[in-house]
Amino acid sequence: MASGTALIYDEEMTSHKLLWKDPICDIEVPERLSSSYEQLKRYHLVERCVPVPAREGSEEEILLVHSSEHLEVAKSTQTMNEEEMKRVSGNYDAFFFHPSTYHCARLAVGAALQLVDSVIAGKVCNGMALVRPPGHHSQRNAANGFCLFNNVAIAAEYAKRKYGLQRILIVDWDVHHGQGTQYIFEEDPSVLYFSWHRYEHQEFWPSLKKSDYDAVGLGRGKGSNINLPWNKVGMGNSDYLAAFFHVLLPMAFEFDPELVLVSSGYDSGIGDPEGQMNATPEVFAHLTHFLMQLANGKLCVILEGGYHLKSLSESVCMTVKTLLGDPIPQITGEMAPCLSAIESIHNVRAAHKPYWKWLMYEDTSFLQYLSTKSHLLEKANTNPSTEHESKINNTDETIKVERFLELHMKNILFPVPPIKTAASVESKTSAHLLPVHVVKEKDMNEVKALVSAFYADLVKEDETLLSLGSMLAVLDKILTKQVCNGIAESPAASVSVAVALRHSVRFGFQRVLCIFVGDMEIIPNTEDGRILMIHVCEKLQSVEKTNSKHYISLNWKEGAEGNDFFSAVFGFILPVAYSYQANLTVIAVGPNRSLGINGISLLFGLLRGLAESRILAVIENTEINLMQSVATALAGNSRPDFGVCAPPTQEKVHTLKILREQLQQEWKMLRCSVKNGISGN
Ligand code: Q9C
Ligand code: ZN
Repeated sequence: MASGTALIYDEEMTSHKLLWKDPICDIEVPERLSSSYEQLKRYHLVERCVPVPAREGSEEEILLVHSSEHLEVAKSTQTMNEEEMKRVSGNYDAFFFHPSTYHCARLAVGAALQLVDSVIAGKVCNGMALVRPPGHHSQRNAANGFCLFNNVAIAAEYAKRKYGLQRILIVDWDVHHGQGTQYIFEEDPSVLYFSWHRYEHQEFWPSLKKSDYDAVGLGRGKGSNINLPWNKVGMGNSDYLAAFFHVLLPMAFEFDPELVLVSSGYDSGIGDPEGQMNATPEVFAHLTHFLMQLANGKLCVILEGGYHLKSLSESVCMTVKTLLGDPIPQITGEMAPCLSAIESIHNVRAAHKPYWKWLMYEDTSFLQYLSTKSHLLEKANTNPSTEHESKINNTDETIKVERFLELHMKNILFPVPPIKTAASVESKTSAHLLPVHVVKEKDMNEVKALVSAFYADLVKEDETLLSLGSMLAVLDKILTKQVCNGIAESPAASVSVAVALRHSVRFGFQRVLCIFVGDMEIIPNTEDGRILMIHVCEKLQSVEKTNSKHYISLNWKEGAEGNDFFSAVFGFILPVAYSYQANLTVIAVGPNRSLGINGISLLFGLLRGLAESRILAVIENTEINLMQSVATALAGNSRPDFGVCAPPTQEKVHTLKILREQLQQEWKMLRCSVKNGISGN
């Protein structure tokens, strides 16, 4: 299993610059690259990455995607004078040539290919390439939107040819539609292209009908082009997360890519003059973390746009930090997608229903826009934490966001315990897999005193007491931030969990999320809202059901044909979990678990995105194999195997639908359709 993160940066690519006045192109400046790299150095991230040199992409490589005419025009600009360059630039929509442009664009292509080579050869697990000029608007025969050669498209084609890859996912989170990439792959079912973009009902550049949700691909490629248009500005963290949960991630898991490429534009971040969106840098940590769960972690992130230098560089740092496996910062602000975002999400699901098995039983029909059509420059939900107010002028806005981010990043860059796992288990199970701090059992009397306060009658047996002692020792290490996560083995998971939850709340944690898989002897009291329990079990428990809205029972038995649990994780568990904003996650596995090891590993992998990656695992002591794969998942330096994904049955889709309808008023990230319970938004 490969480990390590590649970083590609070459100062040469800062030599491409605008030589004349052009108000459209003047935001694509060399400082975009240099200031991002400086910020990476300041956070000591550069020294933690594997440096990989850029190289020039060859003519043959450029011709994988582009016409020879296009290549020749680009080549010919190297020796032109300013007058001639200006004239050639004018042939394209939003592009400028500099004598070094051709060289830089070849370096940008080569950087993307070097990254693909490093990841596929297993030199590193993932990586990022900081490149200019960007690529995703560039088409077979044309430069466009600051892009000369389509770096990411060439990288995908190269990976197909050189390594015989059959399924590549391209995620384009730049705020513009990568129409160039769409055109190149729209008939190709082996490349799944996802793009969200500012659209405003076709008012926003490049103003194409083909950027709308109903452009799903052509011919054999039908279903492999996913467009999610944003029809309002001001989209924020929760809109982006909702798009991942309800559109991209389930498709990506069904597609099962062998490699993931990101067209990584940060003009979708707060403060960007082009995007005018509201998402804060830490959302990119979450997006990156989700994509790291695919393709065995083989993830290549390649820079596209991003024009607010501070927002851009902080977002780049969040991405690289996450690639390195650091804990994920918590998302701040209200967790609810806005009506306009939900409409777009709903519509793209409807458009793709014929092509995706997981959508087969979802009931979707196209929506007429409920959110007002007089939308221009009207804001979507405004994230209160971002203090984002209406524009006064560009400079004021830019400086304001700079100040906001200066403070904001200090608040979220918590002192990080590097990922360390405390364990109450002996070396025979998992200690050899990860740096384990074997914890001494707590003094028995101390434990007894602690436990007698709440569950005295349940813990008479010595074995249980002993295991509670070591569980609490592990938990204390997490609560006091000495380690990031921990594993406790227990002869009675539900007792351990009940004690762990109470203890965490008494320690001062405001919101603790617990996912309990299997039979639960005792259901902890969740009435004060400080604990949210999601109980995954085969059938409804015989235990008297609480009517607390913080106890949710999810009946789910993993299918025999493969891992169908992903649809429940994206369609239900993650949305609820992100809505709740827990500061600690407890994942427990009791007797008669209805999920296989793959499903449980998926849960661990994905829930690392929450609660600053603080997770306590409580596992029945008979589960040696499970313990090992959980230990691997928690270590964060290698990806657990989730097995083959299978689509959910009609019955299961129905189960999720009922739960969503019941709960989306309370847990707003569940909303992906405008039909139900939306009026109060
Ligand atoms: N009226 C990237 O972010 N704007 N390119 C043109 C014409 C061009 C953005 C406006 C924006 C290009 C890679
Ligand atoms: Zn862009």
